[in-house]
Amino acid sequence: MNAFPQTIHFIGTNTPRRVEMSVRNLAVEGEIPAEIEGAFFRAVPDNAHAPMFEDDIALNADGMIAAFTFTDGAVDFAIRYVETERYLAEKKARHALFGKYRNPFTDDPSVKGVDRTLANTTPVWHAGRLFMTKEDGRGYEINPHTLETVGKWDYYGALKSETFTAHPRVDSETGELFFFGYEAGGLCSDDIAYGIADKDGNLVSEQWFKQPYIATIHDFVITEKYAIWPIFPTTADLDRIKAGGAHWAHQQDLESWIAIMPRYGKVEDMQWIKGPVGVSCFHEVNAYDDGDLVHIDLCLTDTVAFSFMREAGGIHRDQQSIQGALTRWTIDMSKADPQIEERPLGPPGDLPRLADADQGRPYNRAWYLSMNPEAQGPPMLGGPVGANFNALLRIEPGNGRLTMMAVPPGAGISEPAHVPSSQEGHGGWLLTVVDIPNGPPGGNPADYSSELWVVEADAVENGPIAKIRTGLALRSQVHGAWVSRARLDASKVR
Ligand code: V55
Ligand code: FE
Repeated sequence: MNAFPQTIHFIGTNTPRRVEMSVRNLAVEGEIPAEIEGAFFRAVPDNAHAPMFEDDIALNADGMIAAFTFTDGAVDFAIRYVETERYLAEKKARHALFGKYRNPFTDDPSVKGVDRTLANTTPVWHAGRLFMTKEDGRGYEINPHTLETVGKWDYYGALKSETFTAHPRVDSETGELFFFGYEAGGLCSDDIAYGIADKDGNLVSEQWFKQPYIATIHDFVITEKYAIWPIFPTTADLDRIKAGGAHWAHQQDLESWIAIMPRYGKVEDMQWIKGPVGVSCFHEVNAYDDGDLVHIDLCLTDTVAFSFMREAGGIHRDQQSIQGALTRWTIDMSKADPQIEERPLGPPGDLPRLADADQGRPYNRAWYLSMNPEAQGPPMLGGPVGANFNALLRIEPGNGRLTMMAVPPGAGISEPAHVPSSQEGHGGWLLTVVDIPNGPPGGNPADYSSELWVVEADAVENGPIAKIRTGLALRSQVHGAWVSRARLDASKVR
């Protein structure tokens, strides 16, 4: 097969683009603040080849790394494939050799044993290096100046885990990177590896523990005292995978869990706290200590947001019926048997961002994507889930104060990156790509223009202060990362 299926995973902003390129001096409307100097890296899954199976999904597309680079008010754009072992094997064959998402039993026999990871989820900057990550494998190092792939990253041979999360957490005060890998011991292993890399990028600790079932653990949180894994009942089953089935199926009747331990402690000190049944979350916003209390803020839904994970679990619900809220879970660690207290903080949504300095600490603002209740019609289809968002929210979790930036009718918005300001009392800026349909609603769903909007982080309701027009239709991003000029200049790879 050599055509792309016409499903939500390949239409709208998920239309395969497959173009590696660089463009200098994009058209800028408005003024770019002088302090925005550096690069906004974006992880973009984009199939180099048509998939082997009609029911393939957007999460199974080759990783591309894109960058918007800001230099003296000018903006350049570049995008390249991450040259994973898998990408290179298929490039040589000129067609797909790897089958279904996280199912090696569906691969062409010629690639048995070849690393399957796609490095397509999050660009991660730590200790002078840039990585592209996906939770099913180890990260790949990228040259931040050229976007060339340097190679697979294993902490100079020290890393034991076969996987590395797409959501490590960096404590900006200590410079340490806290990470984990699940299915750390190989396909469907119930092992979780918990690791810490110091500010110089050396692996200083790696401990393994077991989870109660083989869950997809997409994200975790740290506080100044703790490392915390909220675990939700979307589970893997080796027999199903061997039979050519889905890696993940949601278990609507199974409880969720919180695993919590001192962040510099031993996994033997892990405490397990039971959570509500059937719920799901891919991204936590943040967590922090408040005396003996620990607050964990998360994008919670009443079932899993990905339709293919619901279907594999026999859950028949359409995307619009999913309920959720930005939710605070509070646990009292002074209790012998801590329980989760739950309260809503804000409207449903996902793809939360935080100022880097607020990681794991009390914080008074965050941003996330949601749906504009007053939109004229839905946004274009696309994005990892197959349904885009059309509003950017800023929330003050302490008092619930909410402000919103809407995008034009039919447009979709991707996860913003936060650029801090050194000016006293200035909250910095957000950079976010907005995909705007070129024609009227119902027109060609692949025909849109991608713009990078610059927004005052504390005044999102005012809309963009500058728009950078790419003149291109870019495929949907998953996550992004802002890296300042100072960090780029001090990068270890030249
Ligand atoms: C997510 C994304 C992935 C994945 C698993 O957004 C979860 C959630 C882009 O790949 O493999
Ligand atoms: Fe994610």
